[in-house]
Amino acid sequence: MPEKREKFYLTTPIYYTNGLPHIGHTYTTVVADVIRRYKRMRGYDVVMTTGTDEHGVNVERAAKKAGIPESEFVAKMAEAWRALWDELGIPADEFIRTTDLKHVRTVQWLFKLCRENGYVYKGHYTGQYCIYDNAFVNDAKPGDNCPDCGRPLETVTEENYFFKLSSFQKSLLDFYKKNPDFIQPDTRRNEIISFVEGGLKDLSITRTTIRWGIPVPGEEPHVFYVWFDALTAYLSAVGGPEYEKRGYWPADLHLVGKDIIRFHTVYWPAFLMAAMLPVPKQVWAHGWFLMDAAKMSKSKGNVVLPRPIVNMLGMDALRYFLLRDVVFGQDGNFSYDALVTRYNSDLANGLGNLASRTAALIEKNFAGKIPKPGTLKPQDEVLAKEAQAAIGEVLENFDKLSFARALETIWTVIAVADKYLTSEQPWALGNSEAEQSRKATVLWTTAELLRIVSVLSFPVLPDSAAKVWSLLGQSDALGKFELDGLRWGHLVPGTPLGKSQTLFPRVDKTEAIERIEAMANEELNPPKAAPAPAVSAPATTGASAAAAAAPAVSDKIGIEDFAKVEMRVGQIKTAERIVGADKLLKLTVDIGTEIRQICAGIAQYYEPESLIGRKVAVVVNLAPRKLRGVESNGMIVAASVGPEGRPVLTGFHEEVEVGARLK
Ligand code: ME8
Repeated sequence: MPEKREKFYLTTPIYYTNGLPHIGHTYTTVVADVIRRYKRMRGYDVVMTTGTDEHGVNVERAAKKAGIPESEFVAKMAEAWRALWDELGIPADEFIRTTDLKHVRTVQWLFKLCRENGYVYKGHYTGQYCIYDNAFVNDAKPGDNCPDCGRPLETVTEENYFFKLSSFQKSLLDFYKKNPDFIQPDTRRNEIISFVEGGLKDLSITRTTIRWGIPVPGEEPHVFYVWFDALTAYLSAVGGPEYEKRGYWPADLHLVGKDIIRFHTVYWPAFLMAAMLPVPKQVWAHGWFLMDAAKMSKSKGNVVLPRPIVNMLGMDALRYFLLRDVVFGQDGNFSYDALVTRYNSDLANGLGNLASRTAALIEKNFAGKIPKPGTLKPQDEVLAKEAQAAIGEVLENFDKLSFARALETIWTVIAVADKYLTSEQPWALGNSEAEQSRKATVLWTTAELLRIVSVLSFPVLPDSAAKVWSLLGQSDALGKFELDGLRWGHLVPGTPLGKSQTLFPRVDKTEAIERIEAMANEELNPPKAAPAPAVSAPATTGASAAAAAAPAVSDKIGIEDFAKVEMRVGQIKTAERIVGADKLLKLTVDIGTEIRQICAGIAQYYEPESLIGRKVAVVVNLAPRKLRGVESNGMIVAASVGPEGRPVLTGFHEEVEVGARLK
């Protein structure tokens, strides 16, 4: 236990406000929350910051599209982000917005320090600029696409203030050498070192082509480059110029995705060094969650949203999956199948089952009170040893941010306890004194193991671990438990069990996936004839909250809105069922100019064979999306009939040409 509550400051990235969180953002924020809970249980005084990155040309454009001022647009989006983190139970201790006045002042102050120390000069810059990533792309030629996001670059010439990044090559390399843990994991560290060894060019840190940004005092129309602005948010959140008063700076840990590691490990420490401010202790760049081997993006139609998963399986299940299935630092593929499989095997059949079995046996045999163990047999001692050893191993892995390993260790212990119960068979023992005593020993041992498991799994499964904890009759707040004091053997006999609660009800995989996907579709394509959401092209997430954040629109739409929907006569060429999806048919449809694959939720009402040759109305300009892993490129129009919403396909009573447009 650190003396006098040592401080620990960690951050997630400050996310862009032109989209809403998908599973990738949720991942970083969940990891931050796990570390926060863990560090608190190790006695630290922890502050975790997240927030919203609200300036730049993307926001300018998105607000224009939504027809509202930028300030209103970002206020709504920031609120939507904050609300979602609250809803998911992962609110920040400090939520910083880059439009907050305290942040604006901090950015201006940092610039002043860099300038006073001789690291800022005025110059001109012409380059290829990616408006989506807010970055000039060095070495790109006009007409090139952005190497990161693949979208077209724009040629931009500006009068800029430059930051003398080139002066920091040596200081940075020395710093990396002296602080080998600064960049994690090691592969990323090597990557950055060779990048810096390759030479650093000065960096333009102001813009005159953008209006929506923090003004450079006395130098209007210069506004700050978004990365100079956004990175500084970490410092603004904990006091800005008065950071010493609060005592959380330098940050102990910046958690980021690998996409933004260079900004955090090259630019950010250089800005701070130039201003003679302390540099953060560590930047940890995790990998990406991929969907079908590609980074998620709304335009590709492959984003995974957190809310539908949480509604179906609970937040703990999502947290567990995110941390258990992928080695922290590496890329991982997201699949609903893997998610639900893990849920059923590890949570419902694993922890949930062990807890409910143990509680039910104690209830039945010991009137709901933790029994007093009798003489121990070797197998009881083996179990105790395993649990005790697991404590050290799990803490060590949490310290290294090896979450998957930590969880693996906890679940190995759960499996050992399961086996132990099965072989000891306390339910088969009779009522003689010896058998009662044996029963008591076995059940105390299992309950004690559950107590240890609930403490160790709390950072990852805060709700469920707390349920197990109170089931075992423990009344103190589990989040305040001091991990350094966790030892085998402290479960007090005689403690009455708490109320039994279902932890993880088993789910039918196919049904669960269908429900999650249906909720996600609804969130991504809200049913109202409304908001071509306020979110612009690079948005990478679900739009329902974005829609909520959009300005109120009239229920009536103009003809130009209707004209946006391109509907054509299509002819169904093939139709087949999709394995594992009761409601969906996979169709190929001739739309005149091409044959499209389209999934339709009509399998319960139409036999596939009956559809071949049928002419239907098709929305052909809908963004492609995946349904049960099958790409659907368009939508078949159907009436929704009766309370159950039975689909009835549109038809034509006269001869129509395939491909004819519906107007
Ligand atoms: O880059 N897998 O914001 P952003 C894992 N505003 N993590 C992912 C992910 C995925 N598929 N997609 C996103 C910005 N992330 C800047 C940051 S910080 C001073 C400014 C996570 O909204 C990951 O943490 O694009 C990534 O670095 C971050 O979201 C990017 O968020």
